[in-house]
Amino acid sequence: MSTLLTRAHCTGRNRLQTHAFSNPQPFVGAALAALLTMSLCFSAAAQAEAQVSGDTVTSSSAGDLAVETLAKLEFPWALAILPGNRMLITEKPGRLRIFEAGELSEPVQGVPEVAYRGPKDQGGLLDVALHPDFQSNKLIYLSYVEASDQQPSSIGDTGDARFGGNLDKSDNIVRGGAVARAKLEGHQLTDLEVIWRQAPKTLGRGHFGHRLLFGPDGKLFITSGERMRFDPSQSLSSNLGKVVRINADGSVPEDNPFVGKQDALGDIWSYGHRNILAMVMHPESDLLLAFEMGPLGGDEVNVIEPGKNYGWPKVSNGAQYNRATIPPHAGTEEYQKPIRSWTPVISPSGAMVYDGGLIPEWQGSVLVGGLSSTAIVRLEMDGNRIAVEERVDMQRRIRDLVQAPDGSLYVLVDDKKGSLLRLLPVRTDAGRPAVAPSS
Ligand SMILES: [Ca+2]
Repeated sequence: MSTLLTRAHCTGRNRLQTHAFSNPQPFVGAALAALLTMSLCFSAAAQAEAQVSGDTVTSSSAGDLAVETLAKLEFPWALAILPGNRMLITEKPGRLRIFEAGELSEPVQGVPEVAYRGPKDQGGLLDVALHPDFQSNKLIYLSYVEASDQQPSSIGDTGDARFGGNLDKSDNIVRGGAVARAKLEGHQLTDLEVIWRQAPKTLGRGHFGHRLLFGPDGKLFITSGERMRFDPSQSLSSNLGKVVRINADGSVPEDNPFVGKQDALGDIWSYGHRNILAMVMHPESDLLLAFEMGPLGGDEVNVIEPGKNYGWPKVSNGAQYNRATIPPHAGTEEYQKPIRSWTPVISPSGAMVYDGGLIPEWQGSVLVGGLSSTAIVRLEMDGNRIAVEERVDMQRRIRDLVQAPDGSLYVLVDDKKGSLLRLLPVRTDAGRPAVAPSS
């Protein structure tokens, strides 16, 4: 065992718990190594406890990973890599920052006004994505929550019956999600244009959805949550509870499944969704994978196909928060079934497909952030089947993650005192690639 590994384990970093893994056999060797490390570290344990610097080590199928804390942020929500070793980061209260050379910038100017209603609010400034031709056109896309121009004078005046009685009256501001695009010029947004809106706006602090993903054809997918209203998910006259697909300028693609259909909105790609906060298109299979928050149990991985109905709120593998049962997907032909559901839930938020050289064992894996699971969930896909599932214990609510140009991972921790982390293999003498310091 190398001196470097021993130092990293025993004096500078705090070890997180061992991860869970579906196939324990490859970990006999890892377990022996862990025992050896524990025995080496034992005498230094008290000293290590006293020297915790904020950096930690966590275990994984790819060996030990160092977890560096790079910056402090208030409820960070999304990451997007910019050219030139720079990165955009959103904070839910309404700030967009650039992370460069180890430093966070002051907020970028020109961000639209967002309606953020405090720490329990799921709204605010949410995702950020680069146009596929960002290098030439400098366009970025922001998803966020805006207040309606028409506000009720009191909660009593908000008898919004459009989607039944499921109205969250814990808040008194009528709001809805929006997507805007703008040019990023230095630390300033210009030519801002709102290209899409949730409809209708309604009350409530939850289920905005709002992940953004450009497909290889240049179309933009938006996950649009059902605002805790349940029934909009099954209504084709509302874009709540949907996966939406638009052109990069906000217009509706002619090949969307409901274009020209009566009483249906053309921007809808799929429906019957609750709240999707993570989505990827896998480059090997071209499958669009969406990770949907279930109710009490029943988080879902769905393969999204145009025009299909994914069941919410008619069917779910979870239960209502009042413990009322919901029929499961199984046994129905009408609704698409998830390829995986989690109970207890993981609360998926943020996803990516790893293709870096720094952690070669993970190439092709889908990495999903987990809020309640306080983990990164790694999935090896075999077509539309999950072949291997691993949890990398982070002991923090993971909101989003993205691959850095050097193959390490940038990870956001969801908290009022949240943070930007970097994950990378612990260097050993056994051939791990050397990694430059992060700053
Ligand atoms: Ca479903």
